[in-house]
Amino acid sequence: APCSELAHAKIYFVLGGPGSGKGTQCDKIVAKYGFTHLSTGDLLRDEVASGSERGKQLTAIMEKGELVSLETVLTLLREAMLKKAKESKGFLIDGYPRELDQGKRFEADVSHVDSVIYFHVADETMKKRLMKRAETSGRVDDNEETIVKRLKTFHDLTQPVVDYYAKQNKVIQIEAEGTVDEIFKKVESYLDKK
Ligand code: B4P
Repeated sequence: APCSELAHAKIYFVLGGPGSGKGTQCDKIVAKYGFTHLSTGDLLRDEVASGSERGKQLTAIMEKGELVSLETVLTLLREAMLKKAKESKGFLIDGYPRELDQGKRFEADVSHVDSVIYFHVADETMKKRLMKRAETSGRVDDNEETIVKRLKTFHDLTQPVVDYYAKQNKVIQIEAEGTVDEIFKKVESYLDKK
């Protein structure tokens, strides 16, 4: 059943392809509006950095550009949300749900979702941004071969999630070509109305 501690929280999912700029925009949203930002990619990389046995298996999956198992991600996310439940003004859940089942399980076992902020960007742009980040990030998944696979995973599995929530009128689609500040202006014009 959903967690009663989260029943009154504002909850936003933040979606977009790899390199759509969702992590970047979340940082700016937090700076202005003070939400709690939880990136499932960051939670997974923290788990890897901890050196645990589970972490080693995660690296192998992320290197292939595939999705980590639903149970693993959901458990990490639920724990992180419950830790912040008392103090949070609202949650930005970045990079989740990556497949339809993740969304359904979240709503059944964690909490409701108010809206989905979706950053829409052309594949070419995403690829360019990630290749640029690859020069300095040291991330196991920032290389051309994995980037192509991550884009495919996004189109095959995550795009249907966006369509699912769009049918419920919960999606705010932000056209996310252009500079970080141009994109953030669009985000602000939506969040200021809320
Ligand atoms: P993530 O960590 O979510 O990685 P990402 O999709 O690349 O997004 P990120 O937030 O890092 O990048 P952003 O677009 O902001 O996932 C990594 C992996 O973890 C997945 O492949 C999967 O294996 C696993 N995983 C994560 N969540 C999961 C889940 N729920 N279920 C299962 N598995 C999961 O930015 C990219 C770059 O673009 C940055 O360098 C930024 O500086 C740059 N940039 C941003 N905006 C820009 C702009 N306007 N112009 C130019 N550059 C810009």
